[in-house]
Amino acid sequence: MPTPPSGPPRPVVWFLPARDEEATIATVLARAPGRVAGHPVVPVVVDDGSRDATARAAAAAGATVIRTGARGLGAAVRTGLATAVAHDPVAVAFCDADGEYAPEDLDALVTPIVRGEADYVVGSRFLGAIDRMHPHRRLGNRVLTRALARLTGVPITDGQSGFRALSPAAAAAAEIAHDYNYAQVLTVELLRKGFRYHEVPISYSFRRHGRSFVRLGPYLRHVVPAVHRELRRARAAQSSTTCAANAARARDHAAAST
Ligand SMILES: Nc1nc2c(ncn2[C@@H]2O[C@H](COP(=O)(O)OP(=O)(O)O)[C@@H](O)[C@H]2O)c(=O)[nH]1
Ligand SMILES: [Mg+2]
Repeated sequence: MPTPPSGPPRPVVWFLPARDEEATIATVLARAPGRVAGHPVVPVVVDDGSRDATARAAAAAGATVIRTGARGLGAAVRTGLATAVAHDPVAVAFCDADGEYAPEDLDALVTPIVRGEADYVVGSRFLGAIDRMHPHRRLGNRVLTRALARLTGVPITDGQSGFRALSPAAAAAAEIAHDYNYAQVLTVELLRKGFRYHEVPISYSFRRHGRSFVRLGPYLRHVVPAVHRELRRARAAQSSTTCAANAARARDHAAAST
């Protein structure tokens, strides 16, 4: 059968990695717009290892819930991306389930992708509004972001943001190097593959329920070697491919957007 010329609009799949977020998940889901940039939003919650009623609350709020074994945030985002790609989306977005990020910002993240202007959009808290952030987290974010910007050559302003959007191609190509988290390795990986980077300002408020999984020691132990490995791969590729040109393109794109 030939494909009809126009079907229903492809969805924006918005997923939330969640572990023990029963206090916030329903409110976060309820705050999301039903459509962005003319496309329906399909909410998905990736819950691995919750010991509370996160999954039940998410399902009651209308999300598709994926439950996997407890493996970590990086693994949950990997699952979210694969699930989203299977929906033939126009764009994929994800953010925390703890209320730190505003679902109302979804439109700003997804629009550059729907318009074909970017492949990987990161919501920058430091370009937007921060309601409250612990001083040690603020310092850690600054230091790690500066390091990431220097290593990639792209003027990244928020390397640890928890609100991001990807084109279907970027979502399909993204590999997350470890199960622990995704923040830096996902960016290095997508830049290495030549995807166009873009930042938009977003608002951020510190979580009022539950606790962050981030602990400084384990964080650095996982993230530093993984970023180092990704950069080594990028440098190896640089000699024979267009990695430098890709980084320049990403840099130009980021500069044009600020
Ligand atoms: N599925 C899943 N989600 C997780 C895991 N660890 C953290 N999360 C969720 O991922 C998001 C980010 O984690 P969070 O602890 O808020 O990190 P922070 O924002 O950097 O402090 C939140 O929605 C968490 O509930 C995990 O192991 N599995
Ligand atoms: Mg959080």
